Amino acid sequence: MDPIYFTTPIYYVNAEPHIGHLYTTALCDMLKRASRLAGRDVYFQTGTDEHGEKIVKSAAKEGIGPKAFADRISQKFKDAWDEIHIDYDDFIRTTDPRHTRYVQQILQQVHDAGDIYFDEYTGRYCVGCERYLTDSELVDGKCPDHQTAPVEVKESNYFFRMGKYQQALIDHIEKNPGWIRPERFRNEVLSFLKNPLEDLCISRPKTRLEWGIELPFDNRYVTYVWFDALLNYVSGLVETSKGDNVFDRWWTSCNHIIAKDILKTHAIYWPTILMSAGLPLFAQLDVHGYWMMGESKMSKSLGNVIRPGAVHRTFGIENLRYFLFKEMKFGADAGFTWDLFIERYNSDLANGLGNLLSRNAGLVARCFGATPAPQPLSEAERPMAEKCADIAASYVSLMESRQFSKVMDDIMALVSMADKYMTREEPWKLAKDESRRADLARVLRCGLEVVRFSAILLSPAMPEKCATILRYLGETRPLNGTVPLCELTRFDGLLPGVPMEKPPAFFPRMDPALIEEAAAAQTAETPAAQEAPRTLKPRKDEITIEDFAKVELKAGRVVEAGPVAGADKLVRLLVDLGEEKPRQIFAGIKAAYGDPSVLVGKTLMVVANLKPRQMKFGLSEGMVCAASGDGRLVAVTFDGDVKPGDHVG
Ligand code: ME8
Repeated sequence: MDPIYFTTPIYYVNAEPHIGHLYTTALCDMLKRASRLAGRDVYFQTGTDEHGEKIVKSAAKEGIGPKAFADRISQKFKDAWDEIHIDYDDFIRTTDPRHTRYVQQILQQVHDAGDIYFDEYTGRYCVGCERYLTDSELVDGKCPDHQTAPVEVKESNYFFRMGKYQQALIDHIEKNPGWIRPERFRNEVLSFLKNPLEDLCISRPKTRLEWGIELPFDNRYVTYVWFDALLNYVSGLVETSKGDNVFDRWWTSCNHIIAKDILKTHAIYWPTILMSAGLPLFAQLDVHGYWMMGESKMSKSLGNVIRPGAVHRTFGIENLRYFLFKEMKFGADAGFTWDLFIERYNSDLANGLGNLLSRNAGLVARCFGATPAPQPLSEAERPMAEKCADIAASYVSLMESRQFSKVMDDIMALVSMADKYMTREEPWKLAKDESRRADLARVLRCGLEVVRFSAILLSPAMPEKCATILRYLGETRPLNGTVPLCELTRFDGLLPGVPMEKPPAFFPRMDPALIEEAAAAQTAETPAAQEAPRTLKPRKDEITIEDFAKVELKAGRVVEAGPVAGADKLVRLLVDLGEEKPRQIFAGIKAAYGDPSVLVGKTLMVVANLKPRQMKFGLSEGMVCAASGDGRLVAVTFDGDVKPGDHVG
């Protein structure tokens, strides 16, 4: 089998990792482990994308420099990957000198080849995407992913002749039908390429942005963040963090795994850059959908994120990995809810695999004290042996065609088959009949064999959990390709004579009450209010806490109230706000108060810092807050004792 190189996107360090990042990274980790299990040589690189406007803005919000900020968040990604058992080979940062050197080398090369020119440009830039958006990409004038209006930018910059490679790119996509998968994304790219491809602006003047890799041919400019970032996939091979060059060994087998948000940059910018630099194209681009919370994409900028740390402690990170791989059909979006997670966990892992293991291991421990010797299989076990053979035979190709949820479904169908077999064979009854020890041994071995088989094939998804189960079952052979997969998964490969004690609870049932516990743990870890999880769709007109703080709300006691001649909706109030003298306020609340004097003595909510307004009846020095009850405005009062001038908020 050919070697293979997997990459995740390198993530922006504008905020900490969330489940979207976790999914792509854990997926690459699973692919690495599954490839290795099948005897394939494999390399896996991930990392962080640290330049660009977004990072500068996030760092400025915290009042620190971009490098210090990037150092901190990049480390959080590393820590998170350790915590969720990611076995990457290299972690690249775009601020690494090895990366900077390589980007400058390629820029110079592309410039020397005549593919970079200087020009003036006007465009609409989305800082969230860190790219210019075309008119057709905007929805109601806003970026659909970030729900913000792009900024109009006009400046002189350097451009990459991307359009020059348009036809070569179309030819490559057409000649290689599986190059971009699933097909719908390939079609999306081809349809985008039906229109002329504009050249790509690849610089930013230092007068606007200093945080980036300096252009080697003009020190007044830094490199556009995407031109810089995409090159990580090669720069990390040309010089690994250990200092060696592994480009020739891995590059042409490169398989990029991304979500659809960055399809265009990977399917269009990246191959045209490679063509211009005279480098071979990557082997494969695999594109997955979004994890959604309600109707919104889970994202840092929208704030509706779930953090791995809190999840780990409450639900077990590998249980979550299993859920994510099982639930998302590769290429389609999937909804995330904790209820669904617990439902799937309880049905597949607690009641399914976990129960099969504990029922059989419990009886083995009690009746034999060690795994019994193999017995000739009867007709009753044959369908299970055949199912295992089928699953093992299709495993590699299902992984290769990214049908992860089918892999999980097949294994769970086997577990459920074994469960029915146990119910039919009733080993707990056999255990009471001394004359049927051999039958008992055969049935229990079969149950445990299905667990062993499942744990081997699930080990790329749940590496530590499966390793613990396999150790318990006495299966200690390495899962790194040194023992062929067909050997490991041979039916009835369970070793005899492995001492077996009452099994620990590998997959205890989960109570939905845990959801609240996880939410509390997550809130405790949330570094900033704007990153709190949210379940409601963001409103277009929402304001920040800082916006709200601009409004000075105070309690005001009405000392005088009367009608206003010539204005049938207004009342004239004198309101004590704890100041030198009461303020005069005209309020449109007459309809609800036929006799305004009923308001005297009431304490109302008043906007105290509203600019005074000269009305034809006199000066109005504030605004009374009121709710519209069936067309009549009713003044907001307080449910308890408050003094004039008390702050509201
Ligand atoms: O785009 N569902 O970085 P980024 C599924 N730095 N996957 C998700 C997700 C979601 N809701 N949210 C994020 C960048 N992801 C650039 C990449 S590569 C040269 C430069 C995952 O931090 C998914 O893999 O915005 C997506 O493509 C990636 O995070 C975007 O990460």
